[in-house]
Parts: sequence; structure tokens; C-alpha cells
Amino acid sequence: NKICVIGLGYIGLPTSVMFANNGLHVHGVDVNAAAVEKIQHKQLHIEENGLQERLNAAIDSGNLTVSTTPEKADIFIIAVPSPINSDKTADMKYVEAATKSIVPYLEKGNLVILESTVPPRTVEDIMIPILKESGLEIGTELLVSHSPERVIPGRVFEELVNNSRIVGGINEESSEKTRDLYRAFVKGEIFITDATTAEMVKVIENTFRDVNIAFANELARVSENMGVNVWEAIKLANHHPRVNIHLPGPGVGGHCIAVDPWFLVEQDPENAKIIHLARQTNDSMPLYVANKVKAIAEQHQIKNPKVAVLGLSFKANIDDMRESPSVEVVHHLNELNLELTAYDPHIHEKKLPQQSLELEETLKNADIVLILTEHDEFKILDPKQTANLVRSKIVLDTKNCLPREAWVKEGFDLRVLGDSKN
Ligand code: SAJ
Repeated sequence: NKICVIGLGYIGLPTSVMFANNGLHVHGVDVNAAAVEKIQHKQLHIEENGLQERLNAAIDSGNLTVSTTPEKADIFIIAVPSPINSDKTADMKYVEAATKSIVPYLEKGNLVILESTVPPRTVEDIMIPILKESGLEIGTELLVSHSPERVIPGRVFEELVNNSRIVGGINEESSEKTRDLYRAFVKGEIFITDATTAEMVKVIENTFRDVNIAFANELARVSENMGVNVWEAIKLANHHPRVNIHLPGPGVGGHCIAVDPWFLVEQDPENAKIIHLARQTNDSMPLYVANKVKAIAEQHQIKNPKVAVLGLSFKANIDDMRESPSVEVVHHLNELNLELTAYDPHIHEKKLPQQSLELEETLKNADIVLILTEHDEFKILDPKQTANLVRSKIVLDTKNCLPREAWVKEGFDLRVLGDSKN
């Protein structure tokens, strides 16, 4: 079996190397010529634990080739972005373009699998009409399915293998052939359903998380007015066998959880009310945090406070800044006319004008250290060294990731989002 994978990003590249390293011939395709060239030279254009050695093995074995154009294959896997437009409607142009790009290469007996997360009905209403242009009879001569990726950045390889997988074919044969393919490396259970249900499953998983995080963020704000530490309260509540509250923070980022709920809101705004409000709640957190920084500076009567923003990626220990709430926080701090320098140990290029590539430079003369991402590097930040660099010893920790005692001992006023006890 030869597989042609369209899209060599956070999902397509790991998936390609997994198939290649399990003995299948994979041709990976990306429109980004610079990324393709890097991959050809065994260089990474994205960060993911364990990717480098697996890419080396895949290229060295000869099982993985990459280019900017598709090739004939038995199976086509589409793993391209499915973002939202500025008006929060689904932007399907990459899924459409990827589907169109394979049409000239399709042959009788092929299977096309969509891995990208999409609004329910995308396979049936958008992909199938395009695939019909191949002249093949859909369901008999051309099999089609949706098998959404469900892996978490940072643990992609572990989850690709061990997570269960959803396979939704347009008919039984499509489902079964897709299931048999993923058996090459999936150890978790593989559940079969129809394509539209598979689309719905993926979107509601992320929506569940978004609504739950919005609830946690709401609790953080309520707790601040009640003399409660929300982190302690959530931890205790979660000891209940039927309670699982997520954690608050400066907002929800990434290209999935902050995006997918909008697919449901767009399709049924009348009914998707909690989902919509949860999105708004999470999107309101960056401004809430920026205002908090300003208020803390005022309490300390600091005239022109300088903020050291730590953490720009959308979550801990990854390099991905897509839809990062940190970028929004920086934007709001700018609007509040607060001077700032931002730093992230995982982002090695300047992506923001006020970004520094040095931690020391960022902390130097800062009045408020603002932790936005719980990177391991920040958890072990030395309060003593920090005290020697900063101008005022104030920290706002939005992820509750610093050891309180050590910082207080150094004379820091350590504030934590959702904790009105300190
Ligand atoms: N976050 C919180 N509080 C929490 C958990 C997360 O504020 O308790 C924030 C994070 O800081 C981050 C955002 O939410 O900004 C999203 O992070 P995440 O770790 O929840 O999820 P993603 O976007 O990295 O990956 C999700 C996963 N979905 C679920 O867990 C249901 C992953 O399994 C999916 O494959 C992925 O979306 C995707 O590609 O759709």
C-alpha cells in the first residue's frame, strides 16, 4: 500500500513518519516549499517530542519521500488546517484545495481519508462533490472516510499509538479499509461510525473542553471576589468521583479548542448557546489578565510599570503560537500603554516587536513578571536570580505554576489568577 499524505504540519508529518516507520510507502506533500526542503534534509519545521529521530529513520529507510505535488497512491490522507475566518465562520479553503489537488491522481479502488477537524457534514457536502470530478463512482470505485486526529501537541507519538481512534466512512467498506490501515500503528481501540458522526465526535470533544475551561475561568473570577483560592477549590471538588473541572488560565489557545466550537455555533446559533458563551468567556480572559496587571501596578503605586511577559506559545512546553492567548494579552497590555518585554524559551525567532530572545534581558528592570504559560523552564525559575534582575518584586502567575514559598521568601508579592487569599 502506498499512501499520499497532503499537509505536513503538526499532524501530517508525525502521521507520515509513523506509517513510513511501520513499513508503508509514504509520499508527503505540502504547499510550503521551504518546509518540504527542510524535511528532505531531515530538518524539522515544527517542534514535537520524538519527531526528529523518527523523521531520520523514515527518510533513511527510503519509505518517506516528500514534495510539493501529490503522486498516485492507494490511499490519500488529508491533514491540512481548518481555521476560522475573522467573523468566526469555518474557513474550508485548505480542505477544498487539498481535495482538489488529489483529484487528477485518483484511480479506481483508492481510499481518501480526511483527518482535519471539520464542521459536521463537510465530507458529505464539500468533499464528495469535489471528489466526483474524478469521474469515479463514490462508495464503490472511490472509498471515502473521516478519521479525525485527536492527539495532543507535545505527546503526539504516544497518543497516535495509544489513543482510541474514530473512523467514519461514507459506507461500511470505506470504514473497514480505513480501520485496517490505521491498525499499522494504532494500539488503542478503533471505533467505526458514519462520516458525519465522526465529524461531530471530534468537534464535541474539543467543545467539551472549551466549555469546561470557560467554567473554570468563570470560577476563577468569582473566587477572586470571595476570598477563595480557585485552584485549591477545584482540586478538592475534583476528588468527587463525578466531578472533573479543568483549570483556569489567561485564555484558550491553539488551532483546535479555540476554533472548533465555532463550527457548531455557525451551524446552529439558535441552540448552541452555552457553547457560544463559553467561547466568549475564554476569549475575554486576556483582557481580564491585562487589566489585572494594571490594577496590581496601581496598588503598588508604580508609575510607568514595565511588564516581563513570560510564555508566548499557546500552552506549556511547545513552540506553537497559533491563537495563543499570550499574543492577545500582549496586545491588551499595549492598548493599556504598559511597557513590556516578552520571552518564550520555545520560540527562537522574533515574532512580536517587543519580544526578546533572552530571559535575562526580559526580566531586567521589570516591575511585574507575568507568567502566561507553565513551561518547565518557568517552574524552576530561580526567585533569587530573578530578584537581582527586576526593579520591583511582583509576579502575576496565571497558571499557578510557581512554588509560592520560595518566591515569598525572596520578598516577592506573588499574585495568582483566581486566588484572592494572597
Ligand atoms: N487550557 C486551560 N485549562 C485547562 C486545559 C487547557 O486553560 O485545564 C488551555 C491551554 O492552556 C491551551 C488551550 O486550553 O491554551 C488548549 O490546550 P489543550 O491542551 O486543552 O488542547 P490542544 O489544543 O493542545 O489539543 C486539543 C486536544 N483535545 C482534547 O483534549 C479534547 C487534542 O486531543 C486534540 O487532538 C486537539 O485539540 C486537536 O487537534 O483538535
